[in-house]
Amino acid sequence: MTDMTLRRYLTASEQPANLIFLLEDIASACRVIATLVREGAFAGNLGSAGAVNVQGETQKTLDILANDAFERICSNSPRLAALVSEEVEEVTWLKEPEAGDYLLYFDPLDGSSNLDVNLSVGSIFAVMQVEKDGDRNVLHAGRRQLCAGYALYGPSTMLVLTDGTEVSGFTCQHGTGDFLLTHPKMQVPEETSEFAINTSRYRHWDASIRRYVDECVAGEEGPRGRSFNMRWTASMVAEIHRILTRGGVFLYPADRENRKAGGKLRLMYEANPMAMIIEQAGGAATTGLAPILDIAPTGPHQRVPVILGSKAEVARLIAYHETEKA
Ligand code: AHM
Ligand code: MG
Repeated sequence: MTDMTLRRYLTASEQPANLIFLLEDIASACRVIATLVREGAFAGNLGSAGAVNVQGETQKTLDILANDAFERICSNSPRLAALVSEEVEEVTWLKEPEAGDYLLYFDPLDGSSNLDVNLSVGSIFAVMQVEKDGDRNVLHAGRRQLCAGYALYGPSTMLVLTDGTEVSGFTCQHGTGDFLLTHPKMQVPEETSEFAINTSRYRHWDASIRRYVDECVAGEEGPRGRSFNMRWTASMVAEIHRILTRGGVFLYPADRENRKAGGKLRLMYEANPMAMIIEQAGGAATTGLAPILDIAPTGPHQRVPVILGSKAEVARLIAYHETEKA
């Protein structure tokens, strides 16, 4: 059994103290959210926002409670200048920004439609830095992320983190609440025979996505000459965790129905952090036409097409997109 706690790991990493404080605050928020999720039914928190309980009070959803936990706990970090949350329309400024201050992007509870059916959900986060004193711009490309990670609230609570050198997985120990390093140097296997996509959207897909999925489904008799497996948990965090563990490819493409909105998943706190993690673990992340991490953002809640996972499959999908475009 490992005795490497998150704190020991972070202090050995030579990151600046203020970044370590922030990452520890994020871990604390995730620990609190894990409890909120586990006890949601007892506390009557599984309802939807805006619903009114029998006392006539407005019910809070776990989405909002999880956002409150991030905001409250991470505001302890002295150099945290701003929060960009899926749950909050405007950027929340905590201080006058100075060069080197941190910007935190997060989705406090991703996949929350899984809550009602007691399946895995997660939190996703990334950290960037203020460029110069007084600069209130939070729209930086994902390449500028210093750290990215997610917490997975599954059978066990895990925190998976990259600081741009490696991807490390920590499991929350029941009782002490410590995050202990259980999955060092996580790597995405280059080849895979598993894909994840919401196939109910087949009728909306572009030719490149149809071609890829059709060829996988055709199995031994098709052009790929082998069988593929499919999974869809409707929780991006659980999906990415599976891909980090045993390989695979995840797709939420732009299609005829969602293209106007840009796709489904959000760039700043879903696609970018996951793209950094997957790239650091030896995988690849693209919109189909460009690397996710190179997108110049246009808004804090911008949506983008997402394809990420094992390198060889992502390369094949890029080639199919290029053929379709030609
Ligand atoms: P959310 O941020 O509103 O929870 O939506 C994001 C989630 C992802 O976790 C998941 O990959 C996807 O939406 C599921 O979409 P679908 O409902 O099409 O299955
Ligand atoms: Mg989300």
